[in-house]
This record gives sequence, structure tokens and C-alpha cells, in this order.
Amino acid sequence: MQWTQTAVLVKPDGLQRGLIGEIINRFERKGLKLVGIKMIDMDDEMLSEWYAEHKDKSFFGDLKSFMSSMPIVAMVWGGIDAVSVVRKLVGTTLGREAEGGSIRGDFGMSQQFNLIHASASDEDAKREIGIVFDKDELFAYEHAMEQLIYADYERSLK
Ligand code: 3AN
Repeated sequence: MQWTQTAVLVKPDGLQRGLIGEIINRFERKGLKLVGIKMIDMDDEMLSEWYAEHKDKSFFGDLKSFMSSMPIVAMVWGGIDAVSVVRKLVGTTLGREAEGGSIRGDFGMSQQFNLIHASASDEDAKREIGIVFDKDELFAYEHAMEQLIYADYERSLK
């Protein structure tokens, strides 16, 4: 149990399908805190760093050209165990098999067009946040709902 931050990208298919509001709404109603948000064009250099673990995969080129075909919406969300909480809300990679109730489970049919990216670990989250966000684009502020979302002993872990 740890206060962490996680990186989320709404991919080109999520943007085209008008799912940005829906996705933000799911994270907000869960009780996660928005720490940063912006719309950007990811260039090849940024994507090679972002997807470094996939550089030898057959789909690497396709994935990069898909991700750079249109702007994406990048966000940072925070909360206790934010990385695993967001992964659960996002669902497994293949939309066809993703659990109903998850974002991919409710809106996705594809493997590549799976709407959204979410950091897989705290280490990945730190790296990914650093690729897309400058320090002054991440905001520390008091979330008024926090006292209702977390118990005192949970808030004291910050
Ligand atoms: P996740 O996004 O669930 O962490 P990863 O890290 O395995 O999934 O894959 C990163 C991205 O690469 C996926 N979101 C998906 O868009 C794409 N991808 C993964 N596997 C394939 C595949 N076999 N063919 C095409 N694209 C893929």
C-alpha cells in the first residue's frame, strides 16, 4: 500500500471514438486524483523510448506509426497503488477478452486499437511520466474529496 502516480495515454482510437471524457470520468469517480494532463503529438524518438521493451517485436513499427498518426491525450493520475488500480480499470491488452466493466472490456475489440495505455509498474510509471511531462506540468494540490475516499490511516501514508 503506497501513494503512487501512473501515466495514461488515450490513444488515437480513443480520441477518434470520443472516449476521452468517459475515460476521465471513470478515473475520477473511482477516486483517483488528476495530477497532469495534456494533448501532444508523440514523435518517433519519444515513442521509441516509450515502447523500448517492444523494440524487437514484429508490431513495433506499426505501433509507432499508429501512435504518431494523430495527437494523443496524456495524463498522470495519483492515489494509493494508482498503477495497479488504473491497470484494473483499463483491463487486459486484448479488447475482445478484456473483462466487462473495464475500459477495454466495455469499448474495445482489438489488440492494437485498445484505446488506452496505462503504466505497468511503478518503475515504468516514473520513466513514462518523465518522457512526456516536465516537472512544472505536474500539480500537487489538496483533493477535497480525499477525506471521504481514504481513511485517516491511509492518508497518513503520504
Ligand atoms: P498493454 O498496453 O496492455 O500494457 P503491451 O505493453 O503488451 O500491452 O503492448 C503495448 C501496446 O502494443 C498495446 N497497447 C497494443 O496497442 C500493442 N500491441 C500489443 N501486442 C500487439 C500485437 N500482437 N499486435 C499489434 N499490436 C500489439
